[in-house]
Amino acid sequence: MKKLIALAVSAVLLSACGDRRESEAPETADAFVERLNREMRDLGREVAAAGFTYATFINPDTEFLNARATERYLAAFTAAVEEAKAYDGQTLDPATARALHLLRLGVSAPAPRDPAKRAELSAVMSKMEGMYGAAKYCPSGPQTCKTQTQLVEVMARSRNYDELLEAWAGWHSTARPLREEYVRFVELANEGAREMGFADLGAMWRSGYDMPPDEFTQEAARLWDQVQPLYEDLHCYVRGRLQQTYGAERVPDGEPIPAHLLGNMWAQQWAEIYPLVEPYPGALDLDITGALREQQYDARRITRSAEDFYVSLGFPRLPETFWERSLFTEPADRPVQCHASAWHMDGGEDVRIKQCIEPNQDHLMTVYHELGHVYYYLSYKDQPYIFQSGAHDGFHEAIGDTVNLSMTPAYMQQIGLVGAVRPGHEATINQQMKVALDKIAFLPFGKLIDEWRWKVFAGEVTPENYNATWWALRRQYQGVSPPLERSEADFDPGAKYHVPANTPYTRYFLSYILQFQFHKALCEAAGHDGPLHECSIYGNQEAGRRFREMLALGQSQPWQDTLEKLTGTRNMDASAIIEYFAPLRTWLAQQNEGKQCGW
Ligand code: X8Z
Ligand code: ZN
Repeated sequence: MKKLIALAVSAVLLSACGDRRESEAPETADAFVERLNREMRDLGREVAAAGFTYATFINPDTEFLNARATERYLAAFTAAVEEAKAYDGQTLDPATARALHLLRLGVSAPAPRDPAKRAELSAVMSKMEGMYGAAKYCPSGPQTCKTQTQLVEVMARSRNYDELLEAWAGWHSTARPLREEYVRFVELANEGAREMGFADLGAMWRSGYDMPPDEFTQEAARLWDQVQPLYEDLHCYVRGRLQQTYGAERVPDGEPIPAHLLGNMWAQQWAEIYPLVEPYPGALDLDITGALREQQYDARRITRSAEDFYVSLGFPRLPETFWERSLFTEPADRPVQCHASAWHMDGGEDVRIKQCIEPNQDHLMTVYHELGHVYYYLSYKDQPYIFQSGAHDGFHEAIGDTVNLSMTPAYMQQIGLVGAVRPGHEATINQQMKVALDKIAFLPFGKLIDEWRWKVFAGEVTPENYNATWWALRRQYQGVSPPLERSEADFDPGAKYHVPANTPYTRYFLSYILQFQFHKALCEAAGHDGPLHECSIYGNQEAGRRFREMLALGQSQPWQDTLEKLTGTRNMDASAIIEYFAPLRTWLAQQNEGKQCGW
């Protein structure tokens, strides 16, 4: 995950400039950027060290230290942006101009100039992260507490309507206290964004895509229009199958699906209910979770197998420090932030992951996802610090997922996680269904999270309507409904990690489109001929070379140039995901014939 540290700016810079004597020549833009790159890397280390320590040891002291590091960082950031204004209107070297442009976009929440407000913003952000990470649902006293890990497990495995309801309601109740913190956070971060010249924080986020923010809004809407029909087909079929399990009174035709029946706390990825919707029972046995357990895979061995994949593409082995300093499993003795993330600690080789890895298929895929971030970090480590980022944030999210698309049944067989695979139409449809439950089901969720935040930051949605608007969007995009009555005492957006952690989310929506474009381009480079869903780039040197070339560029040029270099097109486009799922699409159309689809 791209943390605040992405573009750290040195506090040293402030005093250095203050001390400059009048007789000295003003610093050139090139020299300013060079100094920024050096000094920001230094301050970035501090923010990363405080952040990683906090995330892996949540307590009041680490919360405080993390807030302090954030505060220092935000102060330096604001000062650097101010200083950079001296170069407005000058003709600059293109790389310098790009660095100065990116500088302004370098945090996910800028602070107001007022130091008291900056301290308050840093404290509230740190507090929300810890509240989310340490949250527990305790139905009747401290002996009965359940962690998110436990509740998520219930959502994935249980098929009992009431048990699912309790786990869902329990977790969502833990977000209530976050509401007032979030209200204050929005006020302060918006103030910071406005002082920097953005309309609001949402407009600042939308400015990070090498195009005007309004154009980006249109782009995202265009992509959603392209994939919406795919989602509606899947939704219709899945609702029909859920009816068979839970009854038509609970899952009626023409209505949204109750949000707790899809195998996932947020109804964002549905692969866990595969057994309920399997098209051809028995046609393809892909019990990866069973194989991991049987073969006694532990967290490190899972991570090794992910590393092996990247190494097969020509990436280097991970540094020893990765293995020494990462957090791979949930400790029993303290709360940690279990939401998986990847960390670039020093702009160099100190890379880590933090994940509470369990031996199951979902976690296996997530480890490969996180290593995508890690190999991006390592690939662009020789870029100037300001360019050490994804071409855009959707690229960063798409690397590991592109690798996930190559984890075909044939690959799983190669690494011994499934037995013989009997190919055929039925096996293909089963496999496509499994992938679609993650990749297609996710699309509307990926789109709506920031739709909600954009409205909140713009002031279109005020605290009196936070929860109602959240559910209106979830109904509109995902076709899901809350399984219990909700009110404005609830704060359901806060039950999703990225809201209290203030991580922008449109990146994932973009990634879920882009990763199919990357997959197609790399498969072509690998000389694959045959359907896209059968391709795996595992072990292919040419695909690896093209992949590594893209990653090494970081954010040094507009993403359109980087995309063109790999795929030959300058646009994000859903044709590759549509092509990938062509067989399933035809099959779904047959299944849905005569049904009342939609909601
Ligand atoms: O947050 C993540 C990654 C870390 S960057 C595990 N993802 C989103 C989520 O879990 O909500 C990956 C898929 C979407
Ligand atoms: Zn990620």
